[in-house]
Amino acid sequence: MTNASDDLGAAPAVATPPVGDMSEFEQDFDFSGTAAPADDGPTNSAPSEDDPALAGVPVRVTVVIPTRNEALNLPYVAERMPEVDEIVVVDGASVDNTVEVAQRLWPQAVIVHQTRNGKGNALACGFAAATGDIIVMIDADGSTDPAEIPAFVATLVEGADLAKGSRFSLGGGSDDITTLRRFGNKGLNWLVNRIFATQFADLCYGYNAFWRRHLAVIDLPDVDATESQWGDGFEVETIINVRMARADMIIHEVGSHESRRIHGRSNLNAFSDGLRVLRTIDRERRSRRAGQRSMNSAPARVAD
Ligand SMILES: Nc1nc2c(ncn2[C@@H]2O[C@H](COP(=O)(O)OP(=O)(O)OP(=O)(O)O)[C@@H](O)[C@H]2O)c(=O)[nH]1
Ligand SMILES: [Mg+2]
Repeated sequence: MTNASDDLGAAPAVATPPVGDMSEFEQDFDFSGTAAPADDGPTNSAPSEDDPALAGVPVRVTVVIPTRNEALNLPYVAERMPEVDEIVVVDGASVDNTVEVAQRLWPQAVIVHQTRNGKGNALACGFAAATGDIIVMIDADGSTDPAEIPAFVATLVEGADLAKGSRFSLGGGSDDITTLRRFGNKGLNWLVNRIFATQFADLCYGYNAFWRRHLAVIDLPDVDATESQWGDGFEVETIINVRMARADMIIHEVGSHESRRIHGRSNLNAFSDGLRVLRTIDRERRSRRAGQRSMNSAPARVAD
């Protein structure tokens, strides 16, 4: 588990105007005829070009970057970042000058100080601050390549609800994964695919993108809660993947290459965080069962 400072406070986000525009993406993907989804709660359909309320609304992309002592790595991330509408940096009490470096690299970025500890809480805080139609979550350690963002966005625009990065799909790879983690990931992957009838190739990878309107389905813990919550840690990716699958969302895996962290130390512990993922799978399985039971026992409605 990560160990951000105990007293992060609930510092408000420093809101700044959006970063750049989407002209580059519009050219790459011809967004001109693509309607953005309305922010009207969960749905499992791709945005419809026929919806007159949405016609002509450009798709805005927010990149959410959790950071914990990543000052030395952020310049690499910025160098490879395509033009996007908004960057949200969520800091976890970094003791280096991560926040200053982020502000220098992206003067218009939204800087958020997370409310509790852990990467999951950081992402929840970043998602709450995001305003784009599409949210891309990416790491700050140089292991995930921002130049791949257009492939994730294109996958969503073409109809997916969740574009899931995968090191083990076509075009993917890893310079970073250890034998232990590879086997752990494989086992957890197998379990999830068996329980939830999914076909994930890479369950535990931090590079993903989804439509912001699906945040209600993902339902991460309340950012204002004061006690630590299940979902605050590295289990967050498993929660996102399993909840999207349970809601019958369209999930496409996008081949992604994971490099080695450039500077600094990993915050992840293969054993304790692996165990948290295992417990997460069990919790999601139980809550699915409870949901099915309550549906079965609901009294039948009789028409008047
Ligand atoms: N804000 C915040 N960011 C975090 C926290 N823990 C990790 N991060 C960030 O989340 C991203 C992934 O964390 P890493 O420590 O690289 O973990 P990992 O990529 O799963 O593991 P490695 O493959 O070993 O690097 C990085 O950008 C970290 O800075 C946290 O508690 N708070
Ligand atoms: Mg990393």
